[in-house]
Amino acid sequence: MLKSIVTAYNEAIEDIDQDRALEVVQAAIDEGASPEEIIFELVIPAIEQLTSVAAVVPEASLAQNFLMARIGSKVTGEMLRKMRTPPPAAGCVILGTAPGDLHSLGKTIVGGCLRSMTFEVVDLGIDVPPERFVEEAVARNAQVIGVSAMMAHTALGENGCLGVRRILKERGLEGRIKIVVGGAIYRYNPSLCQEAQADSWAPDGMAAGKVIGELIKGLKR
Ligand code: B12
Repeated sequence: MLKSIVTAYNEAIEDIDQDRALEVVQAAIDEGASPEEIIFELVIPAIEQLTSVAAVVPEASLAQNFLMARIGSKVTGEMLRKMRTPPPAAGCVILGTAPGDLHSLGKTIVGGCLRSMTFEVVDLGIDVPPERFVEEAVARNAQVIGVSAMMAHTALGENGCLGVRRILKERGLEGRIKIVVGGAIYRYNPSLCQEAQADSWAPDGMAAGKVIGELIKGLKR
């Protein structure tokens, strides 16, 4: 991938200019870049770079973070459709926010990052009861349920991740479906992941992709 294209794309994301970012992608295609190059050499590295900045100053780059996840998700979707033999999805993830929790931004960013990384994502929105998470995971044959929680009481509430765990156990689904959690409260206190009985947690969308990939690999073994 030409350095000038990478620079132009990164600048468009920094300026929160979706139209310009998409123009750069089109210019790269016109110059002969393949859909794989666009996904793996342009979109994903740009998100990785911005995510590492956001890890240090999360609020400072919220708009950029939000936009790059949306653009990444859109561009990867378009590139997958252009491929003659698109790779299978990296996995299917059911995403939502725990009951009583109305914080949606982080979860939406995670969904965009995962889609950019070729995961299939079903976003159930906010205030999602545990039964809904599990029903949807079974219906879609998803390998992972991602529960976002921003506050201590929603992270540890009986109807949050603990509720999803209880239902998976009752229905004998723990060997088929894994749970990943995330949200501000876990960044403050990662040990809450064990208390919430999740299989894993991640501090941001790109890390979520890696953690979820590992969980899925574990299921296939
Ligand atoms: C914006 C915001 C709001 C907005 C939400 C708007 C929206 N549509 O999302 C509004 C104004 C609605 C709001 C309301 C409230 N909020 Co508020 N809010 C915030 C704030 C400032 C930023 C959250 C955010 O969007 N961050 C930016 C995103 C990018 O970061 P993130 O959410 O952490 O997500 C990243 C990671 O955590 C991770 N991630 C997120 N979800 C998931 C899921 C999975 C599966 C994985 C793997 C990873 C992952 O990846 C994301 C991308 O990098 C935080 C403070 C903070 N610093 O976090 C308080 C904060 C979360 N809020 C807080 C509180 C207390 C409230 C209220 C109770 C306030 C009130 N008195 O009414 C209400 C609760 C409403 C409710 N029932 O949910 C507290 C929670 C404290 C606690 N310990 O419980 C915080 C921490 C502020 C504080 N320091 O006191 N809030």
